[in-house]
Amino acid sequence: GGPASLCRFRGALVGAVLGDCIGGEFEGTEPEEIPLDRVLQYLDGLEDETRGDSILQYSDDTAMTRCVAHSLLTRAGFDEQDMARRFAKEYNLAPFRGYGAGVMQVLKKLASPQLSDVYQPARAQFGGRGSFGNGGAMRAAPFALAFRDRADVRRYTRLGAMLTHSCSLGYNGAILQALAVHLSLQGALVLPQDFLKTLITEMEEVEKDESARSDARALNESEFPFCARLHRVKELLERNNVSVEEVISELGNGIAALHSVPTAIFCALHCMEPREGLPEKYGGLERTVAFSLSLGGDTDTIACMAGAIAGAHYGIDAISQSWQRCCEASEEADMLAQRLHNMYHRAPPEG
Ligand code: R7I
Ligand code: MG
Ligand code: MG
Repeated sequence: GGPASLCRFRGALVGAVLGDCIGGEFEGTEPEEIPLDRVLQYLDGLEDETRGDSILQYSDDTAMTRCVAHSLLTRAGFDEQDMARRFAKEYNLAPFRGYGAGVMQVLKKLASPQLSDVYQPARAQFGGRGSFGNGGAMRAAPFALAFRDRADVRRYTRLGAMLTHSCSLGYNGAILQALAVHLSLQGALVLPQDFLKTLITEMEEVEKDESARSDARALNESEFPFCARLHRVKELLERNNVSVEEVISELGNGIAALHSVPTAIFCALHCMEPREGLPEKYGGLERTVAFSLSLGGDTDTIACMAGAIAGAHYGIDAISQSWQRCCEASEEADMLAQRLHNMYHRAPPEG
């Protein structure tokens, strides 16, 4: 499909759910424990018609993404009170979805009817600096599907992430992920180096901010931490052979946004071409999910974010029916994507 076509929107949200559900199997494992053939064997098993009706359950990544999408649609835009209420209600209904250890405190406080400032509980996290986890980034895709204007994507993704992640290394990771999906919907992945150049230019603007500078200093990160990582993505892409170990040591596979969002972007770009060790029958989206899982670590979230970026590029038709069938809520994600597509095309054009 062309830029911002319906099949790209559907691919983005369904790709994200798939990454979360399929990646959940390997979350928290060391990469040595999951050699590529074990990943491929697991993925093969999903094609098996005799595997019965067992459904792979989604985790907090999808639970919160659904809240974001429903809120943006119901309120016809960003409404922090509504979104906060939905996060709290979802957590209360299904607290077992594998939420980060810190964020659960925020979600409990957001449930209080006395709360007047919905950003306050997030600010109280981790000694007052706020969380740098990837929980804002893992749910960022719907912002790119709801808003057409890039400045709106940046602004509302930031506010949406700040409901739980008030550290700039948390919410700027969310902005980066939303911008990657935003550009991929336009077809920008076909020129990977230009795609990265645009992301770096955007993030230079975002990370100029004084709170970004002081958070980076306080956490002993280099200046412009996300830009620095994007430069590493660029260098890794230029190499012919990149090992799992190199990806992990250069970009990370962890629960911090800084150690996972650039990694997810790399996974999507690296897998645009056939790769050694990955089956020839695989399309780009399948390669992206398989490669993301082989990194170990925060596999559900890295595959979810890479799945959204790749799904926005290849579109829904590239996603295997059997993979879709075995993931909880993939049909709902598809429906939400269609409604967000309508919202996007009603929004004022980029400018
Ligand atoms: O970011 P968050 O929502 O977690 C998302 C992750 C994804 O992988 C999901 O799939 C799920 O498994 O969890 O939750 P937070 O609790 O805000 O952050 C996650 C973790 O990052 C925390 O439990 C801490 O271990 C760590 N962390 C920090 N540690 C020290 N100082 C985040 N921020 C800090 C910090 O400022
Ligand atoms: Mg999860
Ligand atoms: Mg995770």
